[in-house]
Amino acid sequence: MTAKNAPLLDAIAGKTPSRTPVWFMRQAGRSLPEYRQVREGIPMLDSCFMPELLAEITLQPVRRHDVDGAILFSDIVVPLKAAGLPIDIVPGRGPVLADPIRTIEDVNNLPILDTDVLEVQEGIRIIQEELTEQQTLIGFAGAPFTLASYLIEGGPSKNHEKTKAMMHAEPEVWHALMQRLTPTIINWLRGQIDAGIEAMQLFDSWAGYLTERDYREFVLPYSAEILTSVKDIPRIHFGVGTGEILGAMSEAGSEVMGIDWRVPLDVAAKRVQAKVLQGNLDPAILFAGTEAMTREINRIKSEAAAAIEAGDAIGHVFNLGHGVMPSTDPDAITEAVRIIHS
Ligand code: 1CP
Repeated sequence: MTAKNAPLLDAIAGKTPSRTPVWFMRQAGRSLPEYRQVREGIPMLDSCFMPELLAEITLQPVRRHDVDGAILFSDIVVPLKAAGLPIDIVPGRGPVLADPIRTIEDVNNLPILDTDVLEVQEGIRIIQEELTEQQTLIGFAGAPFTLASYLIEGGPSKNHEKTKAMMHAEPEVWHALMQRLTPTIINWLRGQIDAGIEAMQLFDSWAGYLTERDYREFVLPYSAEILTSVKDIPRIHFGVGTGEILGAMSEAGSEVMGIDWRVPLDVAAKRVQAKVLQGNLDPAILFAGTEAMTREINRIKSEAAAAIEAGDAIGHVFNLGHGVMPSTDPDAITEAVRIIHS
């Protein structure tokens, strides 16, 4: 279903949008009091399987901030949980797997998602009933490298050392794990598309920890396979600290590259094949007051304009360089959206 004159889809298609489209990673979640209220007493992963609740949480930031995109409320580990993996999200920490995946037997026992996640699909239908034609619903998946890091480390990791050790010491186990994760991610995304998402983002949040050589050998083929499998909708590919591997990441094939705050958009545009840029306000600037926000937002808009002027890009979707921090004042987010739209 193609929305009419949706600024976000227009920008991705290289058309002039009616206003600069913006959405924020982690726009749903703990920065919002209405989120804390509806989530009270409900474990994170339970909430991701409750259609009315996941729809409500997805819509909260759209109503409050007037952003142009709704990001599906879910998590990168939901498809694995749905497939039967006993993974949990621990408050204040993140995804945790008690028995991490370290051997080829572990890999072969990893469940594969081979059915639709009906609760999520029902949630997507509820979201689409409320969104206007100008607002775009963005689905997502974790990329196999970022997902594998949680599975191998057993939880959030600072250095990803066990993950890299597997790549280099037991590459056949690593590649088997990538091959095992890929169909789950594809089925998860296809299910979201069937239910009505209009764009998707592949989150390879921690890919920036890799050398370009390792990224190309151990990650790129699998992310490319996933992106190819969803080429019927606009695709966004994002990671943090990826300045040195932006070119390689863009070879995976997506209309849009998400850029973190470290690389100016006009510089990033020269590194990537994707012709639409997404980003890239430092999430910390939301703490710096209206004057600083205005200055930084205008700088980013003019860097995007410079990239388009130079013929290195055809569009810009405004976003942060990474997610909204939980302690962000929600009024600052609304204010940022107002400045971006003006
Ligand atoms: O109880 C809570 O509120 C838990 C916090 C939380 C939330 C709100 C987690 C645990 N996940 C989410 C939702 C979520 N996760 C969304 C939808 C909300 C939105 O964007 O508005 C999305 C897109 C994700 C994706 C996700 N989960 C990523 C990729 C995005 C990114 O931030 O880079 C990653 C790396 C995760 C893992 C994860 N899940 C939760 C946490 C705290 C973490 C990060 C842990 C770590 O630092 O390694």
